Amino acid sequence: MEHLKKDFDEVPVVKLVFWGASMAGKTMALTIFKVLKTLEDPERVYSFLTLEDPTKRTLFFDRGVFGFGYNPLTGKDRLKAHIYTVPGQLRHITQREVVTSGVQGLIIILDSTSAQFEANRSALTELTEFIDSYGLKDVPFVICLNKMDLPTEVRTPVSQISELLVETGWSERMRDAHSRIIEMSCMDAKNDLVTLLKSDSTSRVKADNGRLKKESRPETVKRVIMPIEMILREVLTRQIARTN
Ligand SMILES: Nc1nc2c(ncn2[C@@H]2O[C@H](COP(=O)(O)OP(=O)(O)O)[C@@H](O)[C@H]2O)c(=O)[nH]1
Ligand SMILES: [Mg+2]
Repeated sequence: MEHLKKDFDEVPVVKLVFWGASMAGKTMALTIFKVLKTLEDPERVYSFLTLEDPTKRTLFFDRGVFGFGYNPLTGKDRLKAHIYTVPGQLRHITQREVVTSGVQGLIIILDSTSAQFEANRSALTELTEFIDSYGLKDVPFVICLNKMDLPTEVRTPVSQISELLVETGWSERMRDAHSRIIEMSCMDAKNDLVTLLKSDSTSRVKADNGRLKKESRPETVKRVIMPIEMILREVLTRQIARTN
């Protein structure tokens, strides 16, 4: 992997991309991360932009810029993450190409809705083609299965998703023994965050400075942000391994 680029502040920058079919939940997952970060660590949310068309589909991309490991002595973050989502609709292939260039970590969001099974397949197949054409085969990735809150009748069984990953060659890429599909629900995470903020026991969930305490993170929210944390850790571990 290349050395990380640095921004104008000399802070290393990691580019992560949420990949997946249209309506799989990429924008929602990134938004949940942004809301949580804003509650816990507002100064470390540098920008957040989402561009949607009138039907709420991502038009070009969404992007959030977040800081991690702030050092008060230097006044700088240890790392900044630029997190993008690709527009999932088939016709936006050129935008996906632009957004994906120079990526250091991929978060693949699959939609558990049965009606979206083929859309998941297209998204996985297209990503394989991108990886092959742009030499991205060493880019770490995490695979998530979203919308697990939906009733089983309308969902593809997880076993069938696993078969799809075998067919499209993604299982083979998951050679790391720790990797597995992360089952999650952005909807549950969002509802739990809303409930948490409405609760009158704010003193229990917030520190004296008014920020949300890390231990107050609802389990459902932890799940949604876990892929971002995992992939960032992986990128950093590889960087450290490189420089030693
Ligand atoms: N039931 C359910 N709906 C979800 C979930 N995540 C996203 N959605 C819905 O799916 C639609 C598309 O979500 P969005 O984040 O815009 O998808 P994107 O196209 O991948 O960015 C929206 O109507 C969301 O409310 C989830 O976990 N459960
Ligand atoms: Mg979107």
